[in-house]
Amino acid sequence: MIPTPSRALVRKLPQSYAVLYSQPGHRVSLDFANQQHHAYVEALRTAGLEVTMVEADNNRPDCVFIEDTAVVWNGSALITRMTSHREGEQPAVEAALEPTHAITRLEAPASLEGGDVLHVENVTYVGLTRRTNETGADALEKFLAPFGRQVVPVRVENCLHLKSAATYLGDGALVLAPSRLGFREFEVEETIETEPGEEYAANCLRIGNYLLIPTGFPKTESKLRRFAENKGVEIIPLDCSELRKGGGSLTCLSLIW
Ligand code: CIR
Repeated sequence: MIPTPSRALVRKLPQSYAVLYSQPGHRVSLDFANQQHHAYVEALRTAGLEVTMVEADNNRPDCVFIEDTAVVWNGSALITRMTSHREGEQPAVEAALEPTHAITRLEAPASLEGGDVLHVENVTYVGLTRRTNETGADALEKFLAPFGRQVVPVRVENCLHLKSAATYLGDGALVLAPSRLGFREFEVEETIETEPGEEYAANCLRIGNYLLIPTGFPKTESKLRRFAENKGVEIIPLDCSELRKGGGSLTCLSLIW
């Protein structure tokens, strides 16, 4: 079972984020990104979480995507080893987790990013991607073994992380982007598929009785709303446009426990 979370760690956006991801005709507005981030934090609070904010690091443009830096479970935290341009984001996160978590650090040659870690009831699926290798998956298995969790590796080729292709909606349901993932053997009762062109909507975040979903994907949103109505879950739609420009989505913006 996945325990209902009560706390979240998020990280502010540095100015360098907008500089890195702005291109001609594709500008990232830092103000707008901050507004979207603020709305996200408010949604976490609405869902009942106590939110702690880590300061931004202007030398680490992607630091807002805090999910990738650690895996947290039941009072323990595994600090990850990420792709080279993300390395260095971890120490500030580790310091913020340290008061409440027993810290383990992933060791070379293992690599693992939190975006590849998908908890579904008693099973944790781990994406084998350009960011997460088999040694990283083995280390995750060892980290979660004391909690009785089974770890199942999943090969992911068409997107950045496993959770760019599938996330758990709770109540036995998964949302999945078929064009991004060949693997279908998830132990779930129901799979909701994103509609063609709406693959980004495969990244949703369930917290207690709330489901955070990205706006702009109307056909998939209808399916998610049907699911939510059936389960008595409240949908919180969030505009993620500026965070998407940096390759991020809803789950990447927090560590939750
Ligand atoms: C990266 O390349 O690492 C960032 N630009 C995007 C990370 C997104 N993280 C996530 O989906 N968990």
